[in-house]
Amino acid sequence: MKFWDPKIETMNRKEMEALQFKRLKKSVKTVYRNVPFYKRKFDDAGIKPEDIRSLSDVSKLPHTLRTDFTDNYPFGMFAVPMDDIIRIHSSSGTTGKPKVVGYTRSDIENWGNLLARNFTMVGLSHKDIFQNSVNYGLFTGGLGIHNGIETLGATAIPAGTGNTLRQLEMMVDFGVTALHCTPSYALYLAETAVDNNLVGKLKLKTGCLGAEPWSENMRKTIEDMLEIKAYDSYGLSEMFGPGIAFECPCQDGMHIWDDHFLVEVLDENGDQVSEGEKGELVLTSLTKEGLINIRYRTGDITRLLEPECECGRCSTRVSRMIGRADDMIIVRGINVFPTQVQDVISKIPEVTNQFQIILTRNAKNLDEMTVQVELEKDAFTDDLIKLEKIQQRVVNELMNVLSIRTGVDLLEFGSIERTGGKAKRVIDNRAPL
Ligand code: ADP
Ligand code: K
Ligand code: ZN
Repeated sequence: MKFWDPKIETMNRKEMEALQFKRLKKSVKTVYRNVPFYKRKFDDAGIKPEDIRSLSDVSKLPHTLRTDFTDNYPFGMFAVPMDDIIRIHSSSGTTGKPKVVGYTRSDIENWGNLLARNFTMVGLSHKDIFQNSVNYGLFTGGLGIHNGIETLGATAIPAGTGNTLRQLEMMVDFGVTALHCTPSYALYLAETAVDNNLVGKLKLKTGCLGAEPWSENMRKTIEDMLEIKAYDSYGLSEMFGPGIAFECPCQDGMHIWDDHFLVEVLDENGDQVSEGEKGELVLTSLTKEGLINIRYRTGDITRLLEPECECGRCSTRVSRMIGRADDMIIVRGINVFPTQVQDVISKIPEVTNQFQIILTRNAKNLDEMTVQVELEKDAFTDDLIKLEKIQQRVVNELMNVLSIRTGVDLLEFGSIERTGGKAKRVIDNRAPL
């Protein structure tokens, strides 16, 4: 089967835009009625749902930001009563509180179908044995992708992360044909497979890789080492999770499904860019119920591509993500904001507010993050046990907030350069993937 949903996937522009307009009006009406945050925002902008008279009127609506989630923590952005929410996921916000997202039963079904559509697009079917090697927790990549695999009817293996040799043995023993994980973990799996002479024993043919930026070179390396095809999968929790934009067999840009999302790619002035130009991806959800996003600024920079694709599908298409509009960094697929580190250390009296984040890649090609902090003058001591205690406290509190283990270097007071302008908080020494 080539298409999961042939009618939608090949629908002509005019019909699709009519469908989008109908759904846009409904979403706008619903948030205005059900979400005080949106009502306030629309009122401030002097706009009423009735003012949306055509699809292009979307540009009259105010944007929604990441910080709106943290400001309305935990459930303030939800558009239905909690009774109708059947699942919660969350992901790191800018400071302190995480972003919390909620799904109705229909959201979970739509998300599953969206993923099944993407998986079908890259040639997968109910015959595949599909290993999901990402963290199954509050992150959307675990249960989210799992639901997509089951919707497709393939066999889901919820492998999680870690124990790489064991994962490879399982792939050999179970005859795994498809894999979902981060590109950097795929590279590590590939290296471990090569080192252990397992590549010839694998039945793997398809990798769906995402949650962090990667490159064409990285794709080539992974494809050559594992003898597979690897496809870029983009997503964000606010819009369901993974599977929002997905590569097709042409491996030349990602499809974003217009029946679920209204896509804008905006330049610095907030105007839609022309084809081939880059800008920030801004998404409005058209089918979501639990959490409706109006003109959500993803912070991800991409290029708008022409909608016609050789694979025969009609949809908005964008290039792979080429950067971020803000200072978010991604460490092992997990989003980290320097402001989160700032927040943590500002609450620890023995260290100053100065810090620097050093990113490197270890021998396994996995990201390592070290936070350099400074001891306050009066906290200086040559008592190593005391110093170790302070260091451990910074490690633990960072772990609590960021959900990743970081190294911590305690430096002498004054070691971190004070600049007049914007401090350089992140030093990224990771070789490009
Ligand atoms: P997840 O944990 O599922 O990746 P998050 O909401 O935590 O979801 O992270 C979303 C962010 O991750 C995106 O805004 C983007 O910056 C980054 N991201 C996800 N997939 C990709 C991808 N394929 N390429 C580049 N960046 C990606
Ligand atoms: K991510
Ligand atoms: Zn295509």
